[in-house]
Amino acid sequence: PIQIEDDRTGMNVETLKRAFADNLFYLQGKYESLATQDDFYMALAYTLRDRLLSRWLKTLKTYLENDVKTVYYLSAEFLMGRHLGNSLINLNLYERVRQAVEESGLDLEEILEHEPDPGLGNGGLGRLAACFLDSLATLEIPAVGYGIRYEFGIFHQIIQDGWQAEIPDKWLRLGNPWEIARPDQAAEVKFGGHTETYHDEKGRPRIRWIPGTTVMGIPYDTPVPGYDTNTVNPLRLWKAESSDDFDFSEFNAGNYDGAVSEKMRSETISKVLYPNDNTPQGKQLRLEQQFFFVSCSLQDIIRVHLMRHKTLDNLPETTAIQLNDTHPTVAIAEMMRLLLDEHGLDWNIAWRITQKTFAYTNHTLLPEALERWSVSLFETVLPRHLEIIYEINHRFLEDVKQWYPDDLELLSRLSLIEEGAEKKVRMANLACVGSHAINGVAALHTELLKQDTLQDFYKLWPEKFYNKTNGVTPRRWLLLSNPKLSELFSRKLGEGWLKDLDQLRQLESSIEDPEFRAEWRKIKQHNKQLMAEYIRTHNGLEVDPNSLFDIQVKRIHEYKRQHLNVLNIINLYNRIKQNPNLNIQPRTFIFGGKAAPGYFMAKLIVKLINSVAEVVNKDPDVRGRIKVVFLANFNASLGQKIYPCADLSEQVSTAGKEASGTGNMKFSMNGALTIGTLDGANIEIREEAGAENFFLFGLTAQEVAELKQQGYKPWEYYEQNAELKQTIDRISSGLFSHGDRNLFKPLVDSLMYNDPYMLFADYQAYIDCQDQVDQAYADQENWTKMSIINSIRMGKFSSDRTIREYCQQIWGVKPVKVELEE
Ligand code: DL6
Repeated sequence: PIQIEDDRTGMNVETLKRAFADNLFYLQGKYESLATQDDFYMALAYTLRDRLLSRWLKTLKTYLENDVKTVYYLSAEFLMGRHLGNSLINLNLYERVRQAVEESGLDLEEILEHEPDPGLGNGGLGRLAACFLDSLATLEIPAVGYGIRYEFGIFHQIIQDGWQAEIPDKWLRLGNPWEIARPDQAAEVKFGGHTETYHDEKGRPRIRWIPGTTVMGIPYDTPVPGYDTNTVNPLRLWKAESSDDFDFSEFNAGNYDGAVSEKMRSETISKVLYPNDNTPQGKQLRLEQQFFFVSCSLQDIIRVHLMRHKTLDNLPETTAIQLNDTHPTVAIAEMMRLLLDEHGLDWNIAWRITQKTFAYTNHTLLPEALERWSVSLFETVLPRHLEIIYEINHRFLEDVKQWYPDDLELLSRLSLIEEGAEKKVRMANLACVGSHAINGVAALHTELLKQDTLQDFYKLWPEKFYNKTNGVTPRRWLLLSNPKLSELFSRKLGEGWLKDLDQLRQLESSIEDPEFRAEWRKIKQHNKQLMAEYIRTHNGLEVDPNSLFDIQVKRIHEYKRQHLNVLNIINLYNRIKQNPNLNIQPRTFIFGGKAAPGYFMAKLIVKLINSVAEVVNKDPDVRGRIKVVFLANFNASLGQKIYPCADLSEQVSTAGKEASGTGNMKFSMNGALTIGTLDGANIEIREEAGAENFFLFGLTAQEVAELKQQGYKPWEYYEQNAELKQTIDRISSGLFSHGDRNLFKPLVDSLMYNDPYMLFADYQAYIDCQDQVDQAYADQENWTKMSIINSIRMGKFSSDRTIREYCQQIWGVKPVKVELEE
């Protein structure tokens, strides 16, 4: 009998071709001859979504039928990256779809470029959440990601006259083929108003919240497929809508604007992502966003639990909720409110359930990044939650007084409320008190949390503290980004490495094989050529693919020290000018990253990079020696092109400031060597790769703290170091600012007289280390060996390892197999 595959599920090339053509006609409403690349992208996206749906629905059914324990990952940010390429990879359809598309006379790579990058996050924290969802699905763990469906994600960065300018990110303008709206599962969220006491049917005093307004949360679900498994978990993002369509009394009275104004105000809540990384903005709307998605998500979690259980007493047995930083921490107060006020539980029971359900990840050591909300704002937006927080605090501090009588200082440091001119709610303290587990994101970071930032909580509850060193998914960051290298791995090892990255270590024996090394170099060269083409198209600049590609891509922040990198470039420029015969390896310095729109110093650093690039790139004296490139709008999809082409990865933050870093892992996996400080996960990368395969420089976190303590005087370094002085003087002279001596003055003054991130203290060590890099690159055979070693020893930094640790040690969840019906 002739077997005809179903158009929506079939995996053969012929079926895929038919489905693609069908979707183009019936969903995009286009003849092929009139279709745009956007149409082709949409038709192909629907073709993939169809193939995800049966797995997705079967996954949900399996979870419900088996009453499994589920992880709920609450995060204000999810930087998912493009879906289409990832779905092709995870469903093992890449080659077949390429063929189907080619047979239709089209180019798959070109179609993939037409997907808008869903940028619902700022940087590392949001991207980590996305890597975790990939690993959760791949490891077959029941999990839901909960967040906000921002209408505008992270802004699009353009460079105008060397400055960053921001353009709104209209990522939904084509429509979003990956999401499914579920208005039937909408949740109602209350804001403002006041509280009152009443007596329940048993005569017990209770409190109820009379809100000022209510807003509807509409869930939009996006499938998250695991690699090489049937599991497809949901990412559920909430959109805010008004609870009433519009006000008919206003409408009938002829006040059309007034009739829709409330609706517009409600919908503002999910309009736009705040573009700050590591620096929260204490805006009312931001608190509203946080509470909005948290309240929707907790109601959803409780609804699902009650579908299978009569009581909430056993919630911790079915539910593990992870707080991705403090952004969703108001969840602890909201869970208490739901249990007390809506479900009638007593305080002690509610508190036990809450503590056993929640766990908290801290992602930053910068004191200014710890969220603290003003009490008066809290009172306006969430009056009932403020009462609950006060009650939690009261009970908590009573306990502390018993454990440590007479230590008033300790009490005031631990308090959930910061006293002072303006009283504040300390969200990190709330997270620590309300969770059973607290973790940092790299070994050093966790140590510093214990010794410093959260030391008082560590003293109370050492058993609550865990380290969970970050990781990244090898599916997106190797297989999808670096197909040639992945093909080499699979040819040598089979495909097992994609689910067990430690297997790459089996290639240790190939390091001594000159043919293997030649092939390795050829792949890197190919990736560098692709980047050179990208730079030619986007920057109008020719760069030499044989030069050393020295790359720093990440958010622009003073603690990340992009300007230290610039000081090295200027120094090198000075040296070549003074000695035209200087023997150095040609280098291309590549930068990318966004600055928060309100962060003046970060924007000035962007301008400095571009200004130095302008002078260096057109100076004939350094032609063929050094080039400087700033790539606009660094995001996940640009990252996929950048990590594979790097020779050198710049990880130069002041020790003790970068919690972990994840870009550092992506670079290393793709065979870049790192120049870096002993900060965040750099330390563990160096441990894995071996000290001899890592360019280390700079003060340790402890030395940084000691120097600060002693009284750090940056101007002394300037005065005592002739090269540093010359570099700084050249910036001040207006050489890079068309003679304007004031342009970079704020940056120079900050370095000279304050230098909070100690660039000057690390300056000479960095320059010397860069000289070592230069010499090492001259020996290509040895460099290749180090490159291979870096890549194949990065097994630890697969997010699969990280997620396994969370599952076993924090969440207590187990894999659940999803079987597809034949
Ligand atoms: O844990 C993910 C990522 C780390 O790799 C970075 O080192 C860290 O800076 C980043 N933290 C934040 C904190 N933002 N806030 N709030 O983005 O987390």
